Amino acid sequence: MTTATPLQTTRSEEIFSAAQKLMPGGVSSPVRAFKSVGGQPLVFDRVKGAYAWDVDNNQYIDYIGTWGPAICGHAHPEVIKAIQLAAEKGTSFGAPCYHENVLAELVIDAVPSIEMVRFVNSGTEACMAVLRLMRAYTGREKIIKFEGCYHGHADMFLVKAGSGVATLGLPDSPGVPKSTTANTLTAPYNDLEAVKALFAENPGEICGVILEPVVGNAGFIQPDGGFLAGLREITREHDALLVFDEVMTGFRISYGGAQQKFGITPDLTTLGKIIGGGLPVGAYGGRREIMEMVAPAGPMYQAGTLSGNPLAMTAGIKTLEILQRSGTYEYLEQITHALAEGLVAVAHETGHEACGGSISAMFGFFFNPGPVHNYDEAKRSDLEKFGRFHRGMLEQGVYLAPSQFEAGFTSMAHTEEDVKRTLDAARNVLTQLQTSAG
Ligand code: KE4
Repeated sequence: MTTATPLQTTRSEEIFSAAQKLMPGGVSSPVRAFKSVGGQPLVFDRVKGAYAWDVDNNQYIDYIGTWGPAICGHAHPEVIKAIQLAAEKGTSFGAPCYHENVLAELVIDAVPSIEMVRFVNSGTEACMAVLRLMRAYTGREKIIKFEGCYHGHADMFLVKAGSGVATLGLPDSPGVPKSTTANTLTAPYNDLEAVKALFAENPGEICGVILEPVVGNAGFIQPDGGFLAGLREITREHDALLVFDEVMTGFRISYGGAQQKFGITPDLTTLGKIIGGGLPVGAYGGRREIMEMVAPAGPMYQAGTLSGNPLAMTAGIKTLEILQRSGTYEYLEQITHALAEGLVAVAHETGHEACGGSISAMFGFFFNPGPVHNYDEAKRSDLEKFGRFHRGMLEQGVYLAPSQFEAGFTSMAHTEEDVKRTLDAARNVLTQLQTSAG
């Protein structure tokens, strides 16, 4: 067992200290602030492949991958080259461009539910727009979401939300009018009976159900067998829409997303992250008859200055082209399974309660005897231990999501050697945690 030398993070501390005077919490997104794991966040200088370097030149094996987009590996040379060439023709047109057609065709060809698609600039925007479309198409206002699922920071979704909301332990957010969330109904994930009850209690009022088909924002939680099919049946029975928020799972769980992996086709889908190849892109799409309600084809309004800009479209196109290459998802499945199973095994070997798993290039683990089927069970994990584990892994050169309520992400750039180094680091840290616990 090698004890790591404490990280030298002088420059990170200087920059972050100044950042806290300039930006709330010193960050542009709350989960980056390391609030739930303690210690100072690291300020990144550069990323490449499976690795990140902070401004003190410490190198890390990166299992966040900018929260999902970097599935081909950070700064993939073909993506960078494509962006460079596109940039010479301008960064944004504010007019139609051919790249939108190309990325739209790639998305439509890949995702079973999508016959027509609209590009926006983030997953939040995609989820906001898809909710408006659900309501416009059905004429109903109530929506069902699941505890611990996160669909971006729009008001109507900030009810028992996951990700940073869960990480910071926020009951819900101030500034969200009760009138806005009055129409947001919630149920425990994997609980079909609870969903049936909500439909029975709100006959004819529910426009649809939105969920993460594999949860990544309450930690990694997989759908129980029959859950997704059950939701498909219940929504059909009540003439309500089924919406898969695949911002995180899209092109990660498989090239066609969780809906292709599990063989359940929703009515609408949201996307983000990977389809932008690291530049800001979101999208929503689905059945043509529904999508043709979106302005200017139809009356439902949604717009965006930078939507469909040629640079972001180019990064997305090249990323999806790379993902289409043979062997991609077999490799991602194999490397991620080895990592997730290894982490749980090492935790057990060193005397810690833990459970976890993976699907394709998405994984997670809990300091929890498990199994974890929903957010309430996830919250029973040892959050304090997770924080100490996270810090210890940083000192061993491994960069994990700074929250028990996040998933981890691998890429085509992660190697078996990276996984071995990660498991060795975990063994060192978990042994130390056990020793220090006495
Ligand atoms: P963005 O607005 O952050 O692009 O997407 C919102 C969103 C919507 N739906 C799902 C399933 C998501 O996972 C997300 C965003 N994911 C978080 C990570 N858990 C983004 C990281 C952050 O908030 O900084």
